[in-house]
Amino acid sequence: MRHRRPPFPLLAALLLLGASACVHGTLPPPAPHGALPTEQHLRWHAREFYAFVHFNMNTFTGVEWGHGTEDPKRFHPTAFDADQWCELFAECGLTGVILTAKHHDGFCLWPSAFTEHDVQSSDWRGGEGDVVREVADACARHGLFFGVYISPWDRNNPLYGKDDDAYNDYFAGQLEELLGGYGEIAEVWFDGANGDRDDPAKHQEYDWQRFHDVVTRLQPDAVTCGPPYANMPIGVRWVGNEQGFADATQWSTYPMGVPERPAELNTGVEGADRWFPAESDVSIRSGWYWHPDSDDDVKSVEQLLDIWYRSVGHNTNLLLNFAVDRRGLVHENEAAALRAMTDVLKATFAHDLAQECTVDASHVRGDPSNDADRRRYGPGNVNDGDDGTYWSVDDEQRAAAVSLGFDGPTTFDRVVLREHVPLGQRVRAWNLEALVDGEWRTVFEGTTIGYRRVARFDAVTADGLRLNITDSAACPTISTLGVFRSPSGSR
Ligand code: FUL
Repeated sequence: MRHRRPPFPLLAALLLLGASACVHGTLPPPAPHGALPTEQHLRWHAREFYAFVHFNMNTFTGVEWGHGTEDPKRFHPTAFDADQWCELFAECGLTGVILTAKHHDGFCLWPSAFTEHDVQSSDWRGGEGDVVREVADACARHGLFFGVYISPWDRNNPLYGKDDDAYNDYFAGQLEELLGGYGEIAEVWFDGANGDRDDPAKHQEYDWQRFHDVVTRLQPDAVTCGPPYANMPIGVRWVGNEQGFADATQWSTYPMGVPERPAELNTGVEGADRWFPAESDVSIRSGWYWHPDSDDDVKSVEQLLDIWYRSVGHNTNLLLNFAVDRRGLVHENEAAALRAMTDVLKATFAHDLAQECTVDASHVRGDPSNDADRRRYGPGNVNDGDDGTYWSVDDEQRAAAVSLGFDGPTTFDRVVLREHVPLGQRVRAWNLEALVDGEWRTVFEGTTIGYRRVARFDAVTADGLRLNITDSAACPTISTLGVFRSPSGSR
């Protein structure tokens, strides 16, 4: 039998909606708090851990900062293979590659119409080669995002510091070549370094607004990494050191238009007027570039894991550098260290013990006895494997607790927390308690959470785990409480 349609389907639907809102109405979501991430930022946060590749003229001259006077013919990789890099990175779970397309010496890894200080003037691939193209294509083949590092400081170009406008034209032109010719570029890394900063004869005024406009016109989904005074609203910030460590108190907000202050870069600034989260960069070996004597200087698994926990685990992304060698390959020692590190991470985070737990909360936003409120804001959202849902409480509530119950004594030593950052970063203080032999014992104390906070502590065997939020700038919104156990012996 066919059902008869109601005569005015739209009206009927509206009436029904109105009725259910009265009977089952839920409180609206918490109002956004403070500066918020853009869509570009949210995609960037999810990239978590990716590769930096320093490979350029310095690889062949053996220095960290070239002078721009190098003969282009010195660039001569003997076995260049971007698939070797990308296959390794993809296998290890890295999400992308940011390549030094132009470093301070001004040598361009792509054939640039604006200079002869580039790959065209080398003998590599008979002067027909394009490293940027080969890496971009390899990234696409291996499902990795592609980003470019481009140094505004250029020691080769004679206009630099002599004619501000003409150099800015030159730089904007090169940026257009890179961002317009190689498909999607997810991140543009503007290095703020300038060894000639104190030399008035070499002072260049950059046109940051113009560079920003080139990025948003040609790559509207990209983020930029650059100094805070560049004022780019789609920006992420350098973490203030080159060791890959971010402070455990980690705000993703930071004021516009201020100078670069390393201490604040390392922590962010609570309540500041823009979303400007930190990216932690560090090299897997002693230098950024390959040097003949540094193959044994590769970081240990313990060091690399510590860096991961103090960067990714502290609400920043990790940009781990590989010093591709004169062959044009990731060196065997770097590859082995990366594999060893990521094997431990994969083993640690393969299984979220929270997903089999019962869950309860001290408070729930709205009316906890109302099914709709419980579904929308209830504690079940912290262990449902969906980062889009969250547990929250009433607006005036600044402290609250959510607890997990295990099916029996369970051993764990890592906890992953996430706030629902599309509504802003809020939490200022929290702790974790484990239920051991019927007693709650504190196992960890923290400050901020943000997009992702990973707590590591000595293994504990417990029947339950409780997250106490003890201070928050606005009612907390927690999307994830994950519980994990690392392979024995790893820190
Ligand atoms: C710095 C540069 O001077 C280094 O050579 C390297 O590229 C590093 C990532 O950024 O500012």
